[in-house]
Amino acid sequence: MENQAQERKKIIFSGIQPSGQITLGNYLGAVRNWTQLQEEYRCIYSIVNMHAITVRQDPAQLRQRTLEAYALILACGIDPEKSIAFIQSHVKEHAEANWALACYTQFGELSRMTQFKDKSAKNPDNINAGLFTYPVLMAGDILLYQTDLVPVGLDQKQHLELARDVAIRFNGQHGNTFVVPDGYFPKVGAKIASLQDPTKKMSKSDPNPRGCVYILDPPETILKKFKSAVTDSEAQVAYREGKDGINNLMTIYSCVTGETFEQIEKDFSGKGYGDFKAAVGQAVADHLAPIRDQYARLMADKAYLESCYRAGAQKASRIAGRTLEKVYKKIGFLPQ
Ligand code: AQP
Repeated sequence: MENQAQERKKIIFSGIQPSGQITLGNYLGAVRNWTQLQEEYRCIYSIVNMHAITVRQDPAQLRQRTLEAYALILACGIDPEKSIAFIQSHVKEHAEANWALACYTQFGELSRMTQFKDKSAKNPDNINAGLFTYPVLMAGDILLYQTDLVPVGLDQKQHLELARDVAIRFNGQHGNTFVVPDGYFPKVGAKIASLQDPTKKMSKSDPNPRGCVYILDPPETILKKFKSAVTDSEAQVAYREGKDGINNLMTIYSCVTGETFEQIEKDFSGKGYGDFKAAVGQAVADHLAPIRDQYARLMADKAYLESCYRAGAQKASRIAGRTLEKVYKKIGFLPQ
């Protein structure tokens, strides 16, 4: 009976790059929701290190960051007994699916991806083919697991649309092969902005270190970053068009305290921005404190982490292998 219930559960897939420290944007836009979905869905989460090398990485640092990102998602609440948590390069099917699906993706489609344009502008001396075909690898990540829902931040919406188009195209040509996935975007927090330029998303690669809060920042750093957050000259805590800085701070505060915008406006009416920024900083620091403690415990037990990611890769590979076999058969590859 339990097995049947398990089979009926919808499948969730999502990933995070170990391309830097995990940010508050990554956490509120994605990882926090991953943990909440574990009870209701069959969840599969990956540290997508193959995506990370589209931008030049130091090898030793990438290895270390991959382990850290894995420990951090567990510290945030991903339970490796309930969900499958694995490292992308450990499951070879991802590289193979990437090639097969690249042949079902149009050059023109990839040329329209805004992330490719942004990252090419940021890395003009390394506009590699992997950066261009990144969304194909991502489509494979999702489609290999017959994923129903993909919890991501709004910045990934365009890539997700492409994954859907590729699935529909492949299914149209070869008959039903892939589940066509839907996006799952949080109601609040789908786009956390930089604290220094609230018109831009909070990003690991922000050149201004004060614009971005990292999950593992010590409390005093968090408080300082929020204290220097860019706002406006109105001095009224209210969620309104044009108040990007305050809207962003209210969004963050709402995510970590559960308060509605209305409640926040009431609580801070008549108070200055200084009080509000200090309150947001404190609420974020308090929210992240237990994650930081759990992360330190996990990083002190490398053998446990290793056993988790090995088991995760085995489970993921079984599912991905089944899908890839189906794909190869439909394409017309002669079986071994
Ligand atoms: N600012 C954000 N607000 C909400 N969600 C966000 N995500 C990223 N930034 C925000 C979501 O986090 C998940 C993992 O993202 P990723 O590992 O692909 O990283 P990224 O989007 O490349 O993150 P960065 O910080 O912007 O890195 P760089 O600077 O290297 O480009 C995804 O679900 C994403 O939507």
